[in-house]
Amino acid sequence: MKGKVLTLLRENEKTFLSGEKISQELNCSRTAVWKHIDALRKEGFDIIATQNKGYQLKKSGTLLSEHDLVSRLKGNTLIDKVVFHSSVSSTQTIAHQLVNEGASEGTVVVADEQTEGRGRLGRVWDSHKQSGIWMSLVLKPNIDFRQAPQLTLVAAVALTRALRDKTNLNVEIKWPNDLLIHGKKIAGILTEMQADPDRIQSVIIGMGINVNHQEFPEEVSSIATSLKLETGEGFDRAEMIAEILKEFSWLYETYLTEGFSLIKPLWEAHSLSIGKKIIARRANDSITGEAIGINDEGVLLLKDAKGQTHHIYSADIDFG
Ligand code: BT5
Repeated sequence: MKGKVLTLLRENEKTFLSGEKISQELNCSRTAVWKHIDALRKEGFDIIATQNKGYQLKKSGTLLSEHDLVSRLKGNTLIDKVVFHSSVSSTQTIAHQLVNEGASEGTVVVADEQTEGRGRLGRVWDSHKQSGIWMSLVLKPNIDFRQAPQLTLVAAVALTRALRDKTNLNVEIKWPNDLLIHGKKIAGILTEMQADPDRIQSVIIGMGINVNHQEFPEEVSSIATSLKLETGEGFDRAEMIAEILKEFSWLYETYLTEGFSLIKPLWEAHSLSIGKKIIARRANDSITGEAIGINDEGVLLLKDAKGQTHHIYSADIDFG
């Protein structure tokens, strides 16, 4: 019921809603309405109340709540369950635990803060409270485990399209898992897998997006940016999450039914890497050359000075 009150207030953000109107719409007493408003305020929602006009939700864009996320993701055919925590070690860790307990495809874990947010190879992912989108999505695709990295590219396309749509910023993809604006990192993707020898059990796609950060810790301040730093505006994270998952949902369905070849041109349209001189740093070596594209499997193709083409399956990319 509290969630329904919040949804009504959000749908009428530009006007005041009287207690009577809310009680009629939700078929409950005015005292019940007042109690839910009070509870929402305690959760931190800024709700104005005036005696003759009623209630109005002030658009703050700073708060996330499970009710709000559930109501915004209602029409999404992929999302099966929303799990929200105000603070967790890492949404990836929670998602892995949920998979072990039998979580289904479309379970999404969202947190307001991560105390041990992680990037690839155990790197630290800075996950400030109330600033970003830190979420992990559980998938159970019927694909070969060698294809799982393609899902990173599917997620990169979904994120880029959603962020471009909501902000008009020139968001670009740096293969394989970085999203950049003006050369600075706005988002990162971490794809992890649970698999048996012959079958994928689940793929967990972690997405970290810097939204309302005013500043970053020193370690990342020269390489990171946020939507707020780029535009001067704050953004409603729940709205952004709904948009990202809407984009992901149809792209994932397209990927499963049509294969990666349909995703490839969408990825290429936003790629920053292609045609650039790059250094691909792999676990044991580095190769320098021109990134000439990705193949139908999503593998990066790099042409070295001798004209030889290398297939790069996994690496950190620096521009040369
Ligand atoms: C990534 O790794 O870019 C993947 C980041 C995934 C984060 C999400 S948040 C939800 C889910 N739960 C998790 O625990 N993780 C996922 P990688 O390519 O390895 O980049 C890591 C590097 O990015 C670090 O070594 C820093 O240099 C830089 N970095 C750390 N925090 C950052 C931030 N908030 N913004 C931009 N760059 C950052």
